[in-house]
Amino acid sequence: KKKAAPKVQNETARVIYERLGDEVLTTPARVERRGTTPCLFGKGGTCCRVCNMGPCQVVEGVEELRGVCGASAATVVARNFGRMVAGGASAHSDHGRQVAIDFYETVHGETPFEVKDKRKLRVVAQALGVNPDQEEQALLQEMAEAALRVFNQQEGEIPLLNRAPEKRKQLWRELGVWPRGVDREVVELLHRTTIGVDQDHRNIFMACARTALADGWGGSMIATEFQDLLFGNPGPIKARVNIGLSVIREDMVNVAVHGHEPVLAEALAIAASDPEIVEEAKKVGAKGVNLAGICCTGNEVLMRRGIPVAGSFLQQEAAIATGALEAVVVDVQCIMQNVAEIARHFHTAVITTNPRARMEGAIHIEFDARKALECAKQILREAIARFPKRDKSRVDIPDHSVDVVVGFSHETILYMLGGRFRASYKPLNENIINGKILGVAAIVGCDNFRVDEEVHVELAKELIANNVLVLTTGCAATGLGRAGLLRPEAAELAGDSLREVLEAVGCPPVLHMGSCVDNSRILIAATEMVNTGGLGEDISDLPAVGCAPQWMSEKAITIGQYFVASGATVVFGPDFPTLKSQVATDFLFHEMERIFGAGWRVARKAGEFAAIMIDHIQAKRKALGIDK
Ligand code: NFS
Repeated sequence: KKKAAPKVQNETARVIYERLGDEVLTTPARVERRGTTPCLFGKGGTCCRVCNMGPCQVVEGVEELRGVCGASAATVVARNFGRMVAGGASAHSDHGRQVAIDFYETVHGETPFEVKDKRKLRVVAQALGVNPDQEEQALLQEMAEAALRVFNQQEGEIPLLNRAPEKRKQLWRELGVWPRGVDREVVELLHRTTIGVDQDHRNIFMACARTALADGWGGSMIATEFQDLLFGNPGPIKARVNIGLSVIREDMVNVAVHGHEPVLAEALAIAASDPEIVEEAKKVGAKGVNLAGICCTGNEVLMRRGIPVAGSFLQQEAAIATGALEAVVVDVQCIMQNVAEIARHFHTAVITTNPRARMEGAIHIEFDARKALECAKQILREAIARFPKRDKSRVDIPDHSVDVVVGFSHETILYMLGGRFRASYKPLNENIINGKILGVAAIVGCDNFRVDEEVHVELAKELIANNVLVLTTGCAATGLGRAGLLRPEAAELAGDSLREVLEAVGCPPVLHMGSCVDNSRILIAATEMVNTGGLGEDISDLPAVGCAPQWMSEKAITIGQYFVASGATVVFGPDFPTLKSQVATDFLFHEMERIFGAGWRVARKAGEFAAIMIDHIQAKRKALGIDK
């Protein structure tokens, strides 16, 4: 007899889990078994595990409950926060480095890829401090070397931060937080947070700002820009998100691409339409090979190719439990260990492809960009071989997929809002100044079974109803897509004046800007708004705010810290990892505000998020003298 499925707000996952019953332990079932509160001690940030005299439980204000070494709660919290920032920065940046390597190999003729986006070449060259006026091949090679230097440079300044507004650059220099090189900042932050090194929470948090800036304006920005160069700059494109019959096909070999680095998915997309592979799929009774994305790889191929996204982070198990996936192909990041467990109950192969991420129960087919198509074909053949083993009686694909319009890179916004002949942010700024658009809000980050899923959707609806234009990335974007908010028709939910602006250009009220590394696009868009004029001199003057209501990964903390250090206030979801030290939390929430002109906030319910964000936007409008 089957037990009731665990409570899941995500309707699609719920339907699938219900069928699965207690056949296999799923993530929401694990959450339910553990209770809704995470480890009470660890969650406030005061559990110190950096040496073997502990682990120590530290309680703020209780002398006997300092660490054995005397560490205070503020120090321990700052150290743990710093280690999250270093972890998150390392993930985005190791991804960025791989893209830089792929680019290097490509421009040296070693991969089957080519540089697709020539329009952007010069812009990126300039941002890297490379002279754009030179013969193309020499330019490409110099850019590849400059991109790699962003990671291994030991002294000086990461050049990409020069793209920021003048005032911000001055501030970073005065504060000494301009990062030198990504690897150096990550290593130094890990060093400073080990036993007996940096004990001043302020000093640690400033180092966190420097490391986070190395991610946002360094590693992540390299990932975004060089992926655009290699695979194309996203433009508006129609597609579908969520599990459904047009996303996971009953008559095709279904391959889910899950993880983060799009080079693998790009190769699979090319191989899937190779006549040889199509023929092989037909031989086993399928019409061909169908790709569907999960997590940020999904966002990457959605933005550039219109390949549908089957699911965000919290739907990865559900996609497999449809019983119709022949393979889940993974590379790095956000792949739950439970994926292999769920797959074991079906005919689905889990295929790992990256030497940095192996999984028990998976088949390993190493992906090498230099042999991209051979590797991709080998992977697809493994999937094709599974098709005859699909048990049709166990296939259940709830038809929940929804239309979306995506592809709002910073350049797209420029052209959509500014028009092809005078591509600029001027119309956006003007509409903010005249009050038609109240301000801009970014809803980014993960989804998380411990937080009410509706928070993203309710918040977005509330913001657009108040004439706030919403930008989105990552798994939050997939959730907003599921709710239908990435369709131009959703403009009808916007306040009258925002609606008028959106309908004139045919834009959805929520603009999907890409994966999590693509938060770097938001930094560029914000800078462009400052440079366009009329909205102050720095990012911290803009009527703009960010949030990550369902954050779960360390990467989200790094993103929050680089937004704040760049002048954009952020509101994060509950269980913030510093809350057990008032002293440390005050630094992030208030002192950073004085230093960087932006700070952290926390909220739980959609209404709380909306109130904080709209108040913030209104306060900025008032300071600019454009409130009415
Ligand atoms: Ni971002 Fe993307 Fe999703 Fe969160 Fe994970 S996939 S890099 S970390 S869960 S948004």
